[in-house]
Amino acid sequence: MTAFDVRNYDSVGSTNDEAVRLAQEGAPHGTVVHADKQTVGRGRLSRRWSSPPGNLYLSIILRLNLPAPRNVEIGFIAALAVADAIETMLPRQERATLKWPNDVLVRNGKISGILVEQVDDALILGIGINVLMAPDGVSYNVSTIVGSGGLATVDGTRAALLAALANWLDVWHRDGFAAIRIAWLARAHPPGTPLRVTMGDRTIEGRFADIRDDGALIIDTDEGRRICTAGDVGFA
Ligand code: BT5
Repeated sequence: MTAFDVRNYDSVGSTNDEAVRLAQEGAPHGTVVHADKQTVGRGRLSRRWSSPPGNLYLSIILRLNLPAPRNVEIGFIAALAVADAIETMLPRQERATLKWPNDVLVRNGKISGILVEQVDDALILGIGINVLMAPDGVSYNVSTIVGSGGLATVDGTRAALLAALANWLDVWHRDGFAAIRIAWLARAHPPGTPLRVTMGDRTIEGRFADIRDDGALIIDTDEGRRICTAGDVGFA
């Protein structure tokens, strides 16, 4: 079972950057950087992550000795943990669903962001969860736990997340990515769901088929089967 050592900050640029710094100083597996707000929270591809006080922003140092191609597995583990944690705080009729690669949706709105980065031989797992504050000016639907009828505090969300993450890391150590893949598929869009995948300036439309055993997305298009290893997915 991973033991977490949480370090609290009032404000940082990005918790991932602070975790990179601590990892380079040798901070151990399970070190957690938690900030009340971020001034330059990051998404993938240098996008911004809106980070006012009232939501959860943390980054976890993981020392797992994984070969780099398997780093993607951590994003799926994190998405399952976020979904479990959020569901402990939502009304029973609200579910957290998953969208490839690492999106967690409630009421079809993005409620969390996950960013996995490598520094030397450590991974930095950055997770943001919207507890109270929905960001302005985002081009798609977003959700918060409280706005979805949930009862939550930031520290309570952190505790639920770390407990769920420890559990899914255990499952992964014991049963491998095969078990993570099956659990992820059970909470994701069903096969046949129309998806639009954007990779840079290229867009593919098709129907969700499956997730490969390395985490890649398989979609069926009118021109045949396509494999995506990176990109943004929307419902078409
Ligand atoms: C992500 O990127 O979803 C990963 C975000 C990771 C954030 C965490 S917070 C703790 C740690 N420290 C960091 O600096 N980062 C991590 P991506 O899939 O690229 O989505 C980014 C897009 O989400 C933006 O371009 C906006 O459209 C939208 N967005 C920004 N803030 C949001 C928010 N609070 N809730 C929902 N959507 C948001």
